[in-house]
Amino acid sequence: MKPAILVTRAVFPEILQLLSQHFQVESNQEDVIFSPPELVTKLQGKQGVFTTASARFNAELLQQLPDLKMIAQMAVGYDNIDVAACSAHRVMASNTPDVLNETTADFGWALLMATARRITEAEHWLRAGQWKKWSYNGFLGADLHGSTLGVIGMGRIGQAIARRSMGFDMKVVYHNRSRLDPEQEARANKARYVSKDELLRTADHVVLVLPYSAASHHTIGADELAMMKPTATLVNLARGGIVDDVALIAALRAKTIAAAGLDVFENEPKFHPDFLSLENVVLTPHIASASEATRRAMAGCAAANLIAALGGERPPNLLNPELWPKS
Ligand code: 8YV
Repeated sequence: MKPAILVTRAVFPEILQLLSQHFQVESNQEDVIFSPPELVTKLQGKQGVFTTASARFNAELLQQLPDLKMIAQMAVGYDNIDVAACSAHRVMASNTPDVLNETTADFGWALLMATARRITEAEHWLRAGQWKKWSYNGFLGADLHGSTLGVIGMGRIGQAIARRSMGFDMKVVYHNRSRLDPEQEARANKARYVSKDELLRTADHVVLVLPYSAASHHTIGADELAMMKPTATLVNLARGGIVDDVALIAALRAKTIAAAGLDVFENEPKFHPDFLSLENVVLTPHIASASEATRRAMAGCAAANLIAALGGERPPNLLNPELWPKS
């Protein structure tokens, strides 16, 4: 008999088709968001789950799921999964690294440029019928070319963002848990490793691409925002919670930094309503990886991990390698 799995959210129909060749699939094309108790009920008797970052897998949930063997997540970030608890319950977990690096880096630049050059603010003004005449100081923004880019979190996506800055003749400074090797630094537009404080003080544009964890919670709060230049922009592509949104709203309102571009928020899809009253912030609904090709690649990657794991093979993107080989 085929193993039973749950697909927690709506997904490309061809992925469901592929999964159906290997598993008895309970899908959710209506895209209902399951509460934790609903998820526990749905996962009874299921050996696998294909999930997105919107479901939380913690110890409390896992101990109610004796049949579960594999959590295949369709995202690179996996702060919604307690990997240590998974290992304790002998549940494998996987994510979808690499397939989204370039698409996410492209979007980082789109958000950075829209923020620095005030594109959405200007468009709202135009759409509101306010464009009556040209003015010398209309929507003056900050230059990208020749400026200093600061990347916090210099993983694969951070490096892809830094590489793109070569075309803008920018300098790159970065901060990361560990320093890259010299070859990686050279490829990332000769990125220079600096302390977080130096980065915040010297960068004209700060981009956040670090994973969320208890240690990275509020990496950017009131103190960090106060170190930034008043002309600087801040872009968060990583996860809500890395920035203290209340502190950011205060800084944007007081113009102690010039502008922010945010693709992620604390408590998303709810977000702090005060962002809506600010003109110097560009807001997007967590779409950095949302190109047609990349979302398909992410779904394919998550499916491949699930098929491998429940077929007795090592999943290519196993997050808890201590569970392999199986005892
Ligand atoms: C996903 C992301 O779209 O991969 C990630 O970590 O943040 C996005 O690419 C989102 O998390 C869906 O699961």
